[in-house]
Amino acid sequence: MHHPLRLFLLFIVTLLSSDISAQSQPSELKIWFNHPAANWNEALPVGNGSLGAMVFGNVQSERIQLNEETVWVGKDVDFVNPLAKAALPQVRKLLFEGKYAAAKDLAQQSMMGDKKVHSTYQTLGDLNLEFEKPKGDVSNYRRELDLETAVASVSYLADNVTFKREIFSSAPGKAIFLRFTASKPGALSFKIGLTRPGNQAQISASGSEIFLTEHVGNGNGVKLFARAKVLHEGGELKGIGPELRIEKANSVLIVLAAATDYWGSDPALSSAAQLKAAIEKSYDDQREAHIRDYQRYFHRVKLNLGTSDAAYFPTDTRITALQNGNIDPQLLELYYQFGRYLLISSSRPGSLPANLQGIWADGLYPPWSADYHININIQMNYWLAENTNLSEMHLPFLRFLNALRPDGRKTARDMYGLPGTVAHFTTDPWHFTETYGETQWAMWPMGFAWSAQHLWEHYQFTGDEKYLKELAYPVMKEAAEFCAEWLVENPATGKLVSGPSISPENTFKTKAGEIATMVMGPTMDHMIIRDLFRNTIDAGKALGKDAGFRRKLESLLSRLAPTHIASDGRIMEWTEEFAEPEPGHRHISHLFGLYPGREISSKTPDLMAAARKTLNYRLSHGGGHTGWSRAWIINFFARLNDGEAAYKNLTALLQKSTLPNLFDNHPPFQIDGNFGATAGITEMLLQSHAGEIQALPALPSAWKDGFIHGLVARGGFEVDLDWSAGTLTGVKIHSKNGNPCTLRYGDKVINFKTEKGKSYVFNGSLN
Ligand code: FUC
Repeated sequence: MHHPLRLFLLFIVTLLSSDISAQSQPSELKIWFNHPAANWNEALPVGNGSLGAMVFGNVQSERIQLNEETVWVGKDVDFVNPLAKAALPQVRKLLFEGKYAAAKDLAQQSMMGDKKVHSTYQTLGDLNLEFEKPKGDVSNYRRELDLETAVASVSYLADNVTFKREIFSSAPGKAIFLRFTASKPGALSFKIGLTRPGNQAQISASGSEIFLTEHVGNGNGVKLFARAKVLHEGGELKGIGPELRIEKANSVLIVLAAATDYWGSDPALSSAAQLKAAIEKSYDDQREAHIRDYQRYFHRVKLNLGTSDAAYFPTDTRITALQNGNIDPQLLELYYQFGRYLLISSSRPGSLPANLQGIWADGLYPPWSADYHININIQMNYWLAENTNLSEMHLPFLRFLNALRPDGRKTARDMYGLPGTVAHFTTDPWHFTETYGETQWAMWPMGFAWSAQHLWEHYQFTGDEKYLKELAYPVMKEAAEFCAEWLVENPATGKLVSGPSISPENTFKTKAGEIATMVMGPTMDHMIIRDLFRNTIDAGKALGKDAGFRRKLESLLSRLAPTHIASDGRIMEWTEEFAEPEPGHRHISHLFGLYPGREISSKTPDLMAAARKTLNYRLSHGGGHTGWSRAWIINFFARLNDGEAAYKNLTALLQKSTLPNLFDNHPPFQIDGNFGATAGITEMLLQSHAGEIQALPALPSAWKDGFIHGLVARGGFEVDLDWSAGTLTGVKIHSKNGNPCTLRYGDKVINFKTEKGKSYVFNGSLN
């Protein structure tokens, strides 16, 4: 429904606060503002997978906050608690006996490691530009991020001169390019400097370059070297101490490169080589190469959910209007494509995976160290990778899992005396897999097993057998080897259970009234292990390998504790029906089997009904209050084929957990919700986890007419869907691998053979 009065009022407010010419075009795929960023959450992110910047756009004092993905404090350390192996049987025994408090004390003392070296991601620093104060008023101000080109820009009119800044971070150019132009010759005069918080960096200028170098974390992290080169047309460039000053130029180009010693090379040399290569081409050539490279990925998916007049307004106004109940389908489209933009910009092949903030983090102490939490967060970062046609961007995470193996093997051996590979709730670029901190979040050895799902998913979508054989299967197998030996028989039920472990990071109340977290057999662990074993069996079969090991996994599967429905009809989170101190808890771990797993599906109607109850109960107790939790809920409802509930939660995510620059708000900013929600919207429109491609499984009534083109389904199919008046009108399936295809829309199902490289077109009745 439209709210004409509200929109009209918005128009008035917007017209009063800015110049009309700045918004005479509908915004399309642009995040834009008619004012500079008042804080970091209003700044605009650009990135090339490793080098990122946040653009504030102040007229007089421009701040470009910089990141490089390897700017980390920390180092490779081992910290398994030497008492762990001996304590393991004792902790298990205490838990089986229901002695939760004693088990916790013992695990806290003897199983948690002492991580002596704190690791954290950090900002690289700031590029600061000081312009002269305009004599008159500034008008026509516009700051935007164009998702079509991955170029951010700032423009304004001051003293009868139109000034323009353009900023992008280029993957082929391996640098950040900032270009300044003015409509009048000689109008550009400003000071250029680099800074880094903490005042430990050495900053100097020489010729046309500024250098910033630091051994970060007071020597406890990487060695960083950043350099900015200033090229100008007209005017004069001068050095003033560690800064440069440009006087009366016609145009200015700043090229910024940065490197650390994380990958093993000398950062002074590698940043110099990057910069040298970056300035060999003209700005126009670099810009064109950047856009071409970016669009190769970005243009694969087109979404249209309809339009409204709201699209004429700046992004922050639209968010406020949405919070007030305005309907803005194009804002959802923008948010969707922003998720894809963020993945392309923070996770390129050869880079580290996107961390809790992608690559964009301010200051020296980002929340949760902006690390790699693997009890939901980093997995969620990659939920959109395959189905939104960004399979290559998945690779950093998949390679990272492979890199965790050696440490994970050591941890399995030293901490538990077991074979295979294990990791716990979080890790860092030095791949630690031991655990530390409070048992409430730390006593959870499923981080690697869950992540291994991604290895299989990449194969399901791509059918790349070489990858399956060389990378995915060996890693999956090691994850399964650990789990196979980790499971123990519950003496009360005879079933195999995982433990000591937790249902991430939730608590329960014991009969004695204590608040506890650790049990033998949290539901999520078994869902993860079931998923891992099935995937490993399927992968082994596809490769014709390890028949004996497959038989072993099959036999373990038959003995693994099943998912139970509690007396009130919800999925049981633990092996007993405990009271819940926090019934709206943000983690909804025991629905792993619904999403991202596939244990709960239309083939298990009882579990589907129980999952819905579980979800509604969480929501009615305040669930979904963190951005990522809300994003997960969208995916759950999509899998329950409930488009209305998915839409309601998507709207709630934008209303309650979205910052003005469209970054997800935990709070504070955490990128998983952006990625998870893009995955969720995809899941509303296309699913392929249940052995068939399902078109529009959860289309909400709000999206009457629209299309989505270029999604990817398991089996290697590219799918275009068109609908009108809430009904499917056309499907195009492009077969990438020549697999047979099963296509469903509602109750109608068709099967057909495909040929590699051919497309198949159907109408809304699948004829
Ligand atoms: C998990 C969550 C928190 C937060 C942290 C980074 O532990 O429980 O909400 O997202 O990761």
